[in-house]
Amino acid sequence: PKKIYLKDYKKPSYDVETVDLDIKVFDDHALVDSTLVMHRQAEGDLVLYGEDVELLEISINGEALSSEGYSQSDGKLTISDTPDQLTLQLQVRICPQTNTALEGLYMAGTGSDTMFVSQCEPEGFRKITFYPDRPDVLAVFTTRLEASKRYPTLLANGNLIEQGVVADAPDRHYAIWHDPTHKPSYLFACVVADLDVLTDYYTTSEGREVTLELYAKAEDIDKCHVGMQALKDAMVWDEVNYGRAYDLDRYMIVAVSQFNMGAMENKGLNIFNTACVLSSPETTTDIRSFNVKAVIAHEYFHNWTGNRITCRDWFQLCLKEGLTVYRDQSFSADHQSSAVQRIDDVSMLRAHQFSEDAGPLAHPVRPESFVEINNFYTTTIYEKGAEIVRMLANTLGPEKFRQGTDEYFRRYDGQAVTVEDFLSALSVADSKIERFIDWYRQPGTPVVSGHQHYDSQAQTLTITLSQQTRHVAGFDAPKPLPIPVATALFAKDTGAIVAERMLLLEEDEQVFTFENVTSEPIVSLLRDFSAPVQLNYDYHDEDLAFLLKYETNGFNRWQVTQLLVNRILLKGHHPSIYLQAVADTLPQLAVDDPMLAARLLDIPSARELASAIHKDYDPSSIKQQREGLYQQVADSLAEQWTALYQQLPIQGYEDSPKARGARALRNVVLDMALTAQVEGADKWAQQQYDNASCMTERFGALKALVDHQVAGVNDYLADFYERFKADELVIDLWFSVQASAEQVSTDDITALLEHADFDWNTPNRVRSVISALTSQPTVLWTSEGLDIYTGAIQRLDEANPVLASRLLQVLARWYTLVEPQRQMAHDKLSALQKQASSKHVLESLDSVLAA
Ligand code: DPP
Ligand code: ZN
Repeated sequence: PKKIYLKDYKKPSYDVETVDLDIKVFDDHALVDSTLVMHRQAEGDLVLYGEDVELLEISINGEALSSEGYSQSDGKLTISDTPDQLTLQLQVRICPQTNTALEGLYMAGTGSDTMFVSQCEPEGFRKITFYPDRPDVLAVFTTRLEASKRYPTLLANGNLIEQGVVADAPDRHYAIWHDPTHKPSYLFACVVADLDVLTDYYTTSEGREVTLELYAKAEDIDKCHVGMQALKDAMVWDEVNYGRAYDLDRYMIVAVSQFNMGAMENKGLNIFNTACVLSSPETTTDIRSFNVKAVIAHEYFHNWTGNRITCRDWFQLCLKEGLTVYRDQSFSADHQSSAVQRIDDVSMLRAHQFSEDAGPLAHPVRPESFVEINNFYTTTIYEKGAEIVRMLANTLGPEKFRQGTDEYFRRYDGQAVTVEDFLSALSVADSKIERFIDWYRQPGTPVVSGHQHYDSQAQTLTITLSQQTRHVAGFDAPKPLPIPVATALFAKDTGAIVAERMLLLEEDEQVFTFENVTSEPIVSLLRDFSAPVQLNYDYHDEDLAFLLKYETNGFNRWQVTQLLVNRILLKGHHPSIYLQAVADTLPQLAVDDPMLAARLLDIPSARELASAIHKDYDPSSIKQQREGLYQQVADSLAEQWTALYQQLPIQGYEDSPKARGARALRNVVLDMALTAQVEGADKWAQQQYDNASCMTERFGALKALVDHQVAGVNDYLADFYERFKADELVIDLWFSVQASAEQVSTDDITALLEHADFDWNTPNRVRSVISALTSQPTVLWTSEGLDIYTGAIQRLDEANPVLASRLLQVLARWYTLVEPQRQMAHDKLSALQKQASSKHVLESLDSVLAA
């Protein structure tokens, strides 16, 4: 497979003014006719891309081309010596019914319960027809859809302009949609289905009346209200915070249960994985429901950051994703405690992105080359990309950041642009922004180290900070980056803040001086996680305990508990200071902010801990140590659990930050009590399951029953299955709670894979077992565990290479394992390499095995 390089970017030789599509869906294939009006804008041949499409007819300006008139190879159709203005007409045949890759136009569902849906980002449109399928070709689309009346729902982007019955086929009907905006083909979408719709209305700040529609199966329509409200909230939020209003008369969201991604921001017609749009208290946990709101907002925000202004090429993917993730994180922070939002975003970054950046798949936020762009929908591009935008926003401050984004929208609306363009618009507000470009170019997580010196004579405190980034093979030697370090000094005697400053570390090493400091303070650094770096400061454990007590920044209070836990687990520190600090803090925090209290008891996942181990990683020793510490926390607070649990009685369901906090803390306390074998805790779990008012309570209880193998657990699992067997998303939970159970064995996993409800064609179901397995590294990294995992990749390699390659990427740090597991993992991956055929999996394997 061929590598593509950013440095080779060339403007397309033609642009497309209008596209007229006519898609006719039949029982075992579809016909796609297209008419493209094109103009030359640069030298070169006319190039179209097509994959798995059968060309039936092609003509230019009404004249059919014979097979000598064009050449076809490597998924490209090339025509030479074409006129500067032309109308190209094509007819192709595709087969959505056998498309298991879930890219292009595919059939979802089985039997009488099927629908047709498209997924075009990044390069799926070329599986619908031959087209200049690249994001810098923007065109106006008109789409006619035709299908049997068994599929009453016919949707495409934009406005509905006509519908009716097909003249010579009375059992078929059609609809014609017109999208007035210029858009790249990756934002095209269409749906042919039988769905119900929930409708609402919104009037924008510019006075536009917008019809909002959420399409889902009839039985799911009552689970669309949360998403609808989130959509309206997001529309208001973008008007208030970025001055961006919606620009079409209709906004549609369609729920589909077979989908590789979370959701897709197609212009005016978002397509969503059911897991990211359906929500009800009885069937959806708070975590998932909150995620539904965040994803709805994320896709809505793309309308400006992604759709109105799009990417020049796929190397610029972070331009839309980093900015949009930053925007959805900010939206979410307005809907819960901002400290908890930051904790959850940083946990995610540390567990997934830091480990990606530490391994053989490390790449810059803006990569310089790729074989398969689907392999780059990574936490580096999304989450580290969002962290860079956050640093830019914080460096500028709210007013200047708004001035900068206003300029970005003003300058580039309707265009396909680059990261440099984004920075250049923001620099209107402050020129130092341009220096952040290296964050986009350089892979690896910087480590910031530091120490302090207090001079009581001069009453000065000096803080010395230095930075270091590992040199990733294949890239230039790392340069120092601009790293904003939010800092506060706390008086040791009163705990009050005596100074606050944003330090900007720009050199390899720098000394920062604070004047008029009357006694040696405790320093709190990287407040609110002001930069995506690892911090290595010479704290005493006592200083950290002090900060847990006095820090006013909720994120940093959590952060010090994580530092303490890391020192205990990875450096052998004694746990007494940590245990005492938690015991002192928990009771009051449980009252003031139960959600933060729940997070305070976090012990980093085995996977996150593993990302800090670069050699001789022994999964069972990490598991033992984690469990040992968890047990110590549970035992040392054993007296508190009963009171805490009783303080949090089950009440009627309410969707507020406080109620969600109480539910989260109750589930943590329940697990702690079971761990400490508190008298009666088994009963609490059973009663919580039986009396649950919502899924967060019921599932929390079920998970506790499963993880602690409480007597009767199988009856509870059976009850859960019976209650919810008609609801796919809940059955996903049923699979995953078993596959990720503390005591799970490979036999259990095999049994789940053989269950009648297991389905390799539904990515959510695959993830509910296969991805869940990665939460138990002691099982994953065994010969049987790896056989199951690599077997799944092999099985999906041809059928759904996007999913197969994502699963594979999780194994990237195999080489850090202790022997003999390291050799065994190597052998299994090498065996997989001999079997694999998709360029997605092969590209990932090449990198992973090069470690
Ligand atoms: N659907 C993915 C997202 O919204 C890709 N654009 O991030
Ligand atoms: Zn996105």
